[in-house]
Amino acid sequence: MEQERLHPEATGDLSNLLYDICLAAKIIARNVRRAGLTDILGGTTTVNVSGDLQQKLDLVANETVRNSLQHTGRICVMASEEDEAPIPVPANVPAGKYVVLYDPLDGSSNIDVNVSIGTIFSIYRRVSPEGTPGKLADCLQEGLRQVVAGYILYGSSTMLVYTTGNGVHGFTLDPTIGEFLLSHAHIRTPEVGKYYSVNESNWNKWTPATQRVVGAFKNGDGAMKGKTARYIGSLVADFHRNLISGGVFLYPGDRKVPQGKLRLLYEAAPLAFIVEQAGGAATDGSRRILEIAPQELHQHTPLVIGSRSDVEFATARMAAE
Ligand code: AHM
Ligand code: MG
Repeated sequence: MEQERLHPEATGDLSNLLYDICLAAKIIARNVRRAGLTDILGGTTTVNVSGDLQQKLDLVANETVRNSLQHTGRICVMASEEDEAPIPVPANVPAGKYVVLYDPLDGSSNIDVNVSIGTIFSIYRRVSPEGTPGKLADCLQEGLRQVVAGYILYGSSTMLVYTTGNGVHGFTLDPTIGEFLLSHAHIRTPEVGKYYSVNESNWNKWTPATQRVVGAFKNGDGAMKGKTARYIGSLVADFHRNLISGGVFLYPGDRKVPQGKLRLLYEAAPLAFIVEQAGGAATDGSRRILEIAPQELHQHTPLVIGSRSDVEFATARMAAE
């Protein structure tokens, strides 16, 4: 509402789109909270386009987001990490002016073991003519063109964190009234982090440059003190901890998979918009994540994200290679 007041010409579509996403988040949170009690735990036998085994709750979350958005008339097309192609709006629904990209349930290997997971979303204005069906080109925009990016963390509490380009704000779900309440206004991330977060079991697959960067975070290097390791294996949870407490998260490419595991449009770009708005930085080792022009919907990218001085350190060391 505060953002809307700054733009008297606004139609309210964007605020309503955020409400639609909040509704999906509450439904997913309800399912996550009851996951051990209902028959929705465990894997399916299907794999998504990146080859990951899909979890039942992945599919439930995917449908929940889609169903919450597709009939609203506010969007022209969507894309999900779990669906191969862009998702059109139903034929009987007018095409709106926004595009939503989302990872419905990130960190899904952690669902069955009661560890924090999250939903990530990203909103763009369409580039195709209004009134026509949305297209792939509407989804393939560089991160700098995002109008909103956010995530919902299903942790010890459920939190929504988002930016519209005017700082980062966090809201905590009060389950007794079913509403997200502003709990973390104007989040700023520390300039230097105390944590480094990376799956170090991949060490032997990394390039020497990546090994040196991670080694420096672990052991210290010149003026930079060594950091403590924290790695959950749920991007939203790892990112959120580092955002609040300061830290750097890395998912580098390796010799076999140079583009790494994470996806540019559903994971890297939205978190990059958030971290920059909180004073941090995000690169793929050489390029600012927000300036990468996507070529494909499910494009992967290496990711170094978090406290500004740590990300700059990693980028400089990788460039020196
Ligand atoms: P997902 O979208 O299939 O859940 O995969 C992404 C997850 C991230 O949450 C996390 O950062 C990463 O995969 C962990 O990967 P790894 O198990 O290789 O460390
Ligand atoms: Mg994911």
